[in-house]
Amino acid sequence: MKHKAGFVNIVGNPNVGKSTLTNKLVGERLSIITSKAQTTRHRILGIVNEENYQIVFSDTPGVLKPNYKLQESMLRFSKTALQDADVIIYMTDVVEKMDKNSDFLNSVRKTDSPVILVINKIDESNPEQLDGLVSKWKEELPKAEIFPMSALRGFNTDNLMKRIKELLPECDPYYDKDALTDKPTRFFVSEIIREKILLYYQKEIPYSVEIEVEEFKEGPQRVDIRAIIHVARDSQKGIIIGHQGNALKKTGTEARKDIEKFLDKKVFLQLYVKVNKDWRDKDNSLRNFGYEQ
Ligand code: GDP
Ligand code: K
Ligand code: MG
Repeated sequence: MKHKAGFVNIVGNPNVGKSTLTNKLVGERLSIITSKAQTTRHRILGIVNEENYQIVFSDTPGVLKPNYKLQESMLRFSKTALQDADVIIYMTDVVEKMDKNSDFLNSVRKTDSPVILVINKIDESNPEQLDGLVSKWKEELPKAEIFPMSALRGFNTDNLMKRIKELLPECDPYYDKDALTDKPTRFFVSEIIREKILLYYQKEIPYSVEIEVEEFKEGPQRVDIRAIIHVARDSQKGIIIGHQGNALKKTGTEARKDIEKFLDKKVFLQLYVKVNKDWRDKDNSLRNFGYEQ
């Protein structure tokens, strides 16, 4: 059998379950998941390697109307994902309202790549509601194959994987056959810290934060990590630290536990907070943080 390889790009609105599905298909916790929109900021590759296959999944930020430069960059990640796909997975769920005329949906209609429409979270639905949704989507995306799914429970994900393999073109691998992702370990460390901030802080705080892993020293017994939490305003610094430093301590402890699981090693984690005024609108800050400009 000839080798097959290709890019499978997962796109859709915020919170429909794109990162949950990516992690399920890749079998690793590469993308952070929370109930908040804009949890995913980058395009994250997760690579599945088998003897005759290399499937390069990419998880993307949700499609949104940009209010600042960071969000413009996030939207670009999602738009590019429509252009370089061998298979597009357009994801929706049983709760989101369909916006028939969205620019993004129009671009999905125009693409030449095969489109799979995943209707996620069917664990929160019933058969009648689902039938109705399937018919509506058949009208909107007549060429798409439809897969009702629960990414969280793993329902129908195996069938999706089977279909993806059929659709992949014959091709040599794009990456090393033992590669899991294109991002460095530091990136995942910073994402784990950001996940805790999304979970423990309210309102605009998570959206004003960027994590920079300043030092990552791997010893025989332990990994020493020093990370900076950049905030956009002075007032946010105090909130991150919290009364007697308790909020930051909790963030650090919970992040460390997950980083230890991810690295399978003991970790010593130090967190600092720095004010980096309005970094979300500054080209040079965004570039330093790895957002293409
Ligand atoms: P993304 O923004 O599209 O990447 O969505 P996430 O993967 O971050 O998931 C958003 C929220 O939906 C999280 O709270 C997930 O636990 C939840 N979620 C994802 N898939 C399912 C599913 O199949 N069923 C249910 N009930 N919840 C799900
Ligand atoms: K989310
Ligand atoms: Mg996501």
